[in-house]
Amino acid sequence: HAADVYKTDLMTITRHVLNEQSKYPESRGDFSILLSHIVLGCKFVCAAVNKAGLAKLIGLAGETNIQGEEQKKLDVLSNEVFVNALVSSGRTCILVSEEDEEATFVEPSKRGRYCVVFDPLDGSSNIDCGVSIGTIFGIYLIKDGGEPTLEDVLQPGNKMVAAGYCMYGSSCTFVLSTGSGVHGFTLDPSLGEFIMTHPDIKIPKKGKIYSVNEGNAKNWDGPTAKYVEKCKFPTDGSSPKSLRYIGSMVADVHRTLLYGGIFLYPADKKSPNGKLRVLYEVFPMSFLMEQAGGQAFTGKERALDLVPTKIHERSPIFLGSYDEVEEIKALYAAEEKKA
Ligand code: P6P
Repeated sequence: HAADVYKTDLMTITRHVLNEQSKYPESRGDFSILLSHIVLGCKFVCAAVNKAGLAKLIGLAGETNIQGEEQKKLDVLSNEVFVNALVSSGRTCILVSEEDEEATFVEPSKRGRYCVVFDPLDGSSNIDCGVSIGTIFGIYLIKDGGEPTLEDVLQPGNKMVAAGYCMYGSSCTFVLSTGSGVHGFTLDPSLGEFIMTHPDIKIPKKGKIYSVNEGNAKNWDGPTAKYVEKCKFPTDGSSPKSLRYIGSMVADVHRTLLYGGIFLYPADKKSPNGKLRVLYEVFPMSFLMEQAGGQAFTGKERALDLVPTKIHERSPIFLGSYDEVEEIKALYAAEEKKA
């Protein structure tokens, strides 16, 4: 009977956030409303990504589709959806998107207390070949009740109140932390709801996988080169690590979170600050890793302690299993001593 086929006590993402919110009696439910609008954006993008191949949504902006309509590139479309959803939530005051050169300051009549930094469709260069891509976001509270300024989004990652990503792959998976652990939800398309499938995710303390673009090896600095060498030719008699690199941050980080190991996008001679963006790639993924018992390091400091000075600033990043990141930190510390 029904009980065998349908779970009747569904832990949806909305219910989970309301449970979290009940820990803060003074809260006015603003965060739950904000999150429901982020979830709406993700559901839209999930549908659009799944239809992209069919509706020929992919490809460059400016092309016309089979109906001869002006084509919007999927990440432009996704960005518009998230900006509209976040502004209409009435709970945000500043938005920083990978797609927009300048920050968006929400008009006073629709302002709330939250600042959202996001990459609406990270890894979108992979969509044409069907590789998983995703939305990454981080949430700050405005610093004080005054007029919102860029200072409110140039806060260190350790001031974030929440962070998460939504991965558009074989299934649509939403991973979220509001500061008390990491939880994973999977979209049930028949319900249009994200159902909790991965409660309280903890990353294994060690891992057998390293994830880096080996094509940049020529330009790596000493500690990175030494660490990767140890992964391939361990000197302690342990077996070599496996290399898994998808080239889509959300997919590489999601695998690292669930299976353990380390994800690296190091600095190199060509790009001294690495490639990944601090606000909406490095900070949210570092927040999640720490909440899951892992670590995140820039080569110089704990990633979440970095204080950004520009909204599209980049940073090298080493994140994943606690013990793996410890090894990288030791190699950089040894380099520091030599200097
Ligand atoms: P590379 C995708 O373009 C992205 O921004 C991240 O999603 C991904 O981790 C990285 O760049 C891949 O960069 O240089 O290895 O192709």
